[in-house]
Amino acid sequence: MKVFRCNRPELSIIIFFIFSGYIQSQSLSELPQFSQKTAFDGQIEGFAPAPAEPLSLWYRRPAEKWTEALAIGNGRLGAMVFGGIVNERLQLNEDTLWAGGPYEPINPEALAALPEARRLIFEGQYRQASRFIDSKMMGKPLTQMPYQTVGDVLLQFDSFERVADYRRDLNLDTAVATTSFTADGVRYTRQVFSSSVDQVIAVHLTADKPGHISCRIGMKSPQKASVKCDGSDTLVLSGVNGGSAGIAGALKFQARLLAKTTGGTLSPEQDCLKIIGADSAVLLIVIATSYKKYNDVSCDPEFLTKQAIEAAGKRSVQDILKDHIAAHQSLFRRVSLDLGSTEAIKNPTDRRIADFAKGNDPQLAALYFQFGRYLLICSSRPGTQPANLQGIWNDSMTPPWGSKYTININTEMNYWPAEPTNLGECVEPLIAMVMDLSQTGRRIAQMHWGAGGWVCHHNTDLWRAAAPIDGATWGFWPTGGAWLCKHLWEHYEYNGDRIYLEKIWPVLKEAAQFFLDTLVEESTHKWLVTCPSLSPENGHQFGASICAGPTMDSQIIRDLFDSCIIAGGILNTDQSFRSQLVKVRDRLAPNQIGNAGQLQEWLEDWDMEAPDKHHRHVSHLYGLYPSDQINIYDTPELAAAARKSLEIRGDNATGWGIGWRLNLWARLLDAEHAYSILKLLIAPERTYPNMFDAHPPFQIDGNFGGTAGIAEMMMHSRVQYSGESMLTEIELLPALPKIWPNGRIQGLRAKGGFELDIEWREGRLNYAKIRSLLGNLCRVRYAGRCYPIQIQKGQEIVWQVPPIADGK
Ligand code: FUC
Repeated sequence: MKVFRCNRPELSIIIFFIFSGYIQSQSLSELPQFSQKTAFDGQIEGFAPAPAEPLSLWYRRPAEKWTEALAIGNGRLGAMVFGGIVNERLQLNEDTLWAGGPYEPINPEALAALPEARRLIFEGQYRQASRFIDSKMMGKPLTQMPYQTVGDVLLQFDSFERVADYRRDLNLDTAVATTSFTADGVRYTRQVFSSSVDQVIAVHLTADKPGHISCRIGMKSPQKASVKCDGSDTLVLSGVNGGSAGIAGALKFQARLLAKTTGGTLSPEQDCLKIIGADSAVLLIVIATSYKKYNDVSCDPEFLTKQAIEAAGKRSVQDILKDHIAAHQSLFRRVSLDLGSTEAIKNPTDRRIADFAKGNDPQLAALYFQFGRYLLICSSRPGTQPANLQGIWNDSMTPPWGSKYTININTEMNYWPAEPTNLGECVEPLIAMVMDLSQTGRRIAQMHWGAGGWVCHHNTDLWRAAAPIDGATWGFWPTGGAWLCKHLWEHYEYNGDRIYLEKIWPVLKEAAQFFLDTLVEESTHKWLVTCPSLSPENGHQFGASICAGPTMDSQIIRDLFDSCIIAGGILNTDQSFRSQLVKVRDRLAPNQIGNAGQLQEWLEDWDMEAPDKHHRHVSHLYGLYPSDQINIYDTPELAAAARKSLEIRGDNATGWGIGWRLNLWARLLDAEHAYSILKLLIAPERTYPNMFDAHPPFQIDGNFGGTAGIAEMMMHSRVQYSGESMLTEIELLPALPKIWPNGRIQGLRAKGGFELDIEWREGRLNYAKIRSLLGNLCRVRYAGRCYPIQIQKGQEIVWQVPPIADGK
């Protein structure tokens, strides 16, 4: 039996004193035996080969930085796994641990100020309007609550003399992170995964010789929290969240770790657990907070964690793992993508990211595509919170932009890949959030705008705050909630579930009602426009972003009204409301083409005078993507203008800015340009070694934008309505670049309820298998031409380009 030894025996007395008086609000540096340092100081010998599963991220050294660690998650419980050899770190998250408590960010002065703000804007006094809005009309507080870390589980193992054949990997197909190496003649394997079935994070420590698992297990947190042992095998971190921006913390939380060993001994030691000489060990970690709903914090985290650990503790780790893999694969395996592979596949992932733009590594593009799907499954499942700016992975108390929901692009982008890549269930948390916002946003509509319906501005948080925040320049934009409604409607377009449509109808209707009540007439054309608003977050030449009727607003409202007109028709309800929507829709400001041939971003032709012509946001191109209002076939002039705007903006941007451009170029059917954008995204400047997107800093939207963009290169679907009947047009291989001459994608979903497998050879479609789930009408478009097809509900057809039409 191996005896546990402290790495630095000379410190053990000091450690004892620190431990006995240890309160968790102390920083890690006061706990030398639980170092966060995961680097291995010695030489790692040998070269571990690539994992057998090609859908893996893998490395030959432990992570040192957080953006090198590997992300696991079950939608709610997340961990970043560092793969340390002597000191291992699991940084933990639970998706409801945010700062603050229930609050209503109402500014009672705002409504009275609305007429004056409009007067200033319509008189062209934009700078003054912006200052006036800042002083009178913003929500209180001016910022929302941040998402925060739970803390860390830290493991300290024996020190080793010689370490060889080290590898850490994340298998996307099983959603298991594995660290393995040989040390002093023993092969160690550590598996970590987050199970949605058992609601636990499980750590399985094994060695190929008995009696070699010895470690100390501790927990720490930057929250107001304390750690104590509960019995001989359990460690409990209990805490409360903090306040932010004057909103008091109202959440309790608890993280509970149960250790189970085979052989050896397990004992509590001060505020940690100690394993000596075990054959193997399992750690089960559960976390809960008192959050129940945005206005209810009455859950009992102690009860919840005890219950979950008791249930999971009775099961073998093999059973927990088996169920976890089955649950993950039931979603993940719905789509496969084969773009071929090259020698590059043999290299570790960080090296491949560095090389992607210079070489030919098609399998890395497929891996990036599948990583986005993996991240969505791991950060957004039915019953969890929606994926925030960092999904669920955040090691900070004050993360960038609060790691919240920025809904002027970022949250929507998170969900772009969901429906086409066959992860419709993952949208449920977003739908639930929008239902909440329709409640909280009703008060903001009333108190800030004197309107019916509901509104949400450019951000929201766990507490579903809906008021304008941050400052007029960024936050005074009333169309965020309306954009989110597009996802609610599209969920119906993909699934055709009438009961679901009935459930969301009031949310759509009231989102539209807000605009019926607040649109105002501009004097030149008598169009109906939003005011005040802005084109996110771009300034125009008059020293402000505040304006009336930015193009994006009209596009979003047009989509919202159209979806209400169709949905109301399907449900045969609210006839007069729908007639009103038709009239108002026809008076919305149209898309306009400016002097430079560009699609105008604003009501006036200001684009070429704007101070930042290369702005990361491309808001007015919403009409091209994600919307279908502009497309090459029906509106070629507008499509050409959108192309011009895109050229003026340029290719380079933040991670998500590049992700959006990728989708836009695919929509313009420019395969080579789309691929050149993908090269900007999969590069060290925009993709960290762990494949997280770099805004920079880390922001997950670029990952999702990238996945959606690759899907968009393979297939596009749009729907035309005639009364209530839908006709889906499926465009096959709209933007296939030359670098991927042969390949296959299986399991994509199209609007109208179709599932598709597409195979191509030498750059040409070989066949498409089309399955109809709902029995809607369908036609195929390939290489610009349209082909009607006959397909019944439940039927699968194999479609190939007809020889005559193909010109043969
Ligand atoms: C918007 C963007 C920023 C960033 C932030 C979270 O404000 O303009 O680039 O992505 O959201």
